[in-house]
Amino acid sequence: MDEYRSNIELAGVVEKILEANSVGITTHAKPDGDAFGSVVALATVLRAIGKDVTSWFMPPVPTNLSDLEGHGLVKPYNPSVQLGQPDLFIVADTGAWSQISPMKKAISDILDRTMVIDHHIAGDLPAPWRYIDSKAAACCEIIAQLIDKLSDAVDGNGDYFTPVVCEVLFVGIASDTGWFRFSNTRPETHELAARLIRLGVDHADVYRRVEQRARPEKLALQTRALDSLKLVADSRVAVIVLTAKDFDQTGAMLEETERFVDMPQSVATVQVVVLITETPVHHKHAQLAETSVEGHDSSSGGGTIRVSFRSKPGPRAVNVAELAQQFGGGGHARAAGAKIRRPLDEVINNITKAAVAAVIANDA
Ligand SMILES: [Mn+2]
Repeated sequence: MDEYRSNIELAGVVEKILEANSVGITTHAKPDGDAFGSVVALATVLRAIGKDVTSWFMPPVPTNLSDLEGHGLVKPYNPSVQLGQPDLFIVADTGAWSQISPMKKAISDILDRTMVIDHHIAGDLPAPWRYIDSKAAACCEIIAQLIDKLSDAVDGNGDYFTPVVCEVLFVGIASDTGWFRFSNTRPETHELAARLIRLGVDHADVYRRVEQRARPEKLALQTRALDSLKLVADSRVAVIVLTAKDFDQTGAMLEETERFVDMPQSVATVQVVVLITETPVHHKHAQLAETSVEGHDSSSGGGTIRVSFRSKPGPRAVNVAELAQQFGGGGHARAAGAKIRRPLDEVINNITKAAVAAVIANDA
């Protein structure tokens, strides 16, 4: 495909939105905080400026997000739903078919009026309009800019940063930056956070409601993850393995492995972390479609091994997107993933070798 970049300015996005009477909005399947915030904020504001808005989430929506105010505004999507004939259809926080596969057929039918608003570095959705800002830490950063521009274009004094809009935008930028720790965090991210806090977002309370909700089963699985940890290549590569048995015996769920891959990064020498997860048998159903901060499709059925890669920033940072590509995956330079249908032992062996080779290659 051609390069994944903007073919329209933000002013053009505003223009297209103002021209439309009816607007459909969605994001990648299994929305994360940024996807959630982008859709809820945009849908709320477009409604406030008088558009006929229908928005959809491709389930599952994690409960820490679905409990937030604003979720009720967005409909759950299933393949029997008709998207209708909106004047404009916006796909936010992804531009990849693989991330919207449950809706692929429906979007194909209205592709001629589809617009992508995204901050990822790759995508293949051939929408006629694309606004891509890969420097934005979160799609919610772009949405906030868009709201300002819309506000200027409409009347300049509409109060579109309502409490709900502020909260979901904050959740979006906080979750895509690991609460402002990841290397994608930029001054603009903090400036937006400051603005949202001034407008009333209670960041500590949001953190508690969004992040501090673990079940004891998760801690049990975390114990096993750390137990499995191996440090190789002079402790520069960390490998964690979770088996289907680990899930069965702890009662934890696949989605409860979120952020496990970040744990070994606390070790000074660690440059690359690999989390290899054997899909638990009882989880097949909820695995219908899934995406993550890694920006790739990690949907899987039984027998699939999920691999998540992380790389620490620095002068010898490894590009884990390239590493993931060796295994048919993809993602960002610092966070990527792949799904592999091979026996677990073989996957562990091959992935470990490739990660070690990538670290060593960067020494040269
Ligand atoms: Mn995002």
